[in-house]
Amino acid sequence: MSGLFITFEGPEGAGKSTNLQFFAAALRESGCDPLLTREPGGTPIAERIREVLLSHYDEPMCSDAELLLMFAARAQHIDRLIRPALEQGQVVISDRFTDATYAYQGGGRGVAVERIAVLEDWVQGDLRPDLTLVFDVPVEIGMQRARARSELDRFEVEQTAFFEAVRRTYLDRAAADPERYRVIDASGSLEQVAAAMHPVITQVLEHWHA
Ligand code: Z5A
Repeated sequence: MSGLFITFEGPEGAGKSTNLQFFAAALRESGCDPLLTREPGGTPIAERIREVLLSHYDEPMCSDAELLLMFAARAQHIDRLIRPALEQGQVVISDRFTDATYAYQGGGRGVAVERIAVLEDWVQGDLRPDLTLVFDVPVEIGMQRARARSELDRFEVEQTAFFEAVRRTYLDRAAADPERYRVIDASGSLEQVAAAMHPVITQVLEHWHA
């Protein structure tokens, strides 16, 4: 594959979606037009699976069903959107990808990492993000932002301990592979977060123009 696969990650309310738009605008100003997408979702079928995943039910969703639905959506997303775009040499930026599965289903729900890794290899083959930005924010700040924004989905109603585990998983994964991950302090103002992304934007553009 000749494109570049970038993912945006972080606990809820970290500002991924807001900063993804800013990041993409900065790339466009320099002539690089990235394909923006998200998980779960990104294609019509995967977006239907997203609705199933985020809705509230009287019946609790078991963690295996949640995990498999995440990867069902991902399989469709990769097959229909991500792989074809990368093969055409595009820069693809996804708002969440498999790191979110390790963080939420692994860290949050307690699903064994080995089980996630099996699905990752099966569904993705050798596809891994080239670059992952982890927007890090203390749980309380993230929860306040998310709660001020809109109605809470099935994940956002979880308790503080769940989100602490999610945050810790992201930071542990980033520490284990500094080549791929860039941790961005997302606790400051939007201007401060944008400034923290600048070196990464420069790096992506250098790669793009090379
Ligand atoms: N999930 C999973 O469990 N497993 C998986 O494998 C995958 C996903 C792929 C849907 O994700 C859920 O799916 C997600 C994890 C789970 N659930 N949770 N929690 P999503 O990405 O579609 O939705 P989200 O993760 O809930 O979005 P978010 O985290 O709440 O938002 P965000 O993208 O990080 O932040 P935002 O929308 O850009 O900003 C939130 C608000 O804060 C907004 O009003 C901003 O204006 C404000 N904001 C942002 N940054 C700042 C700063 N710096 N200062 C002040 N205010 C700010």
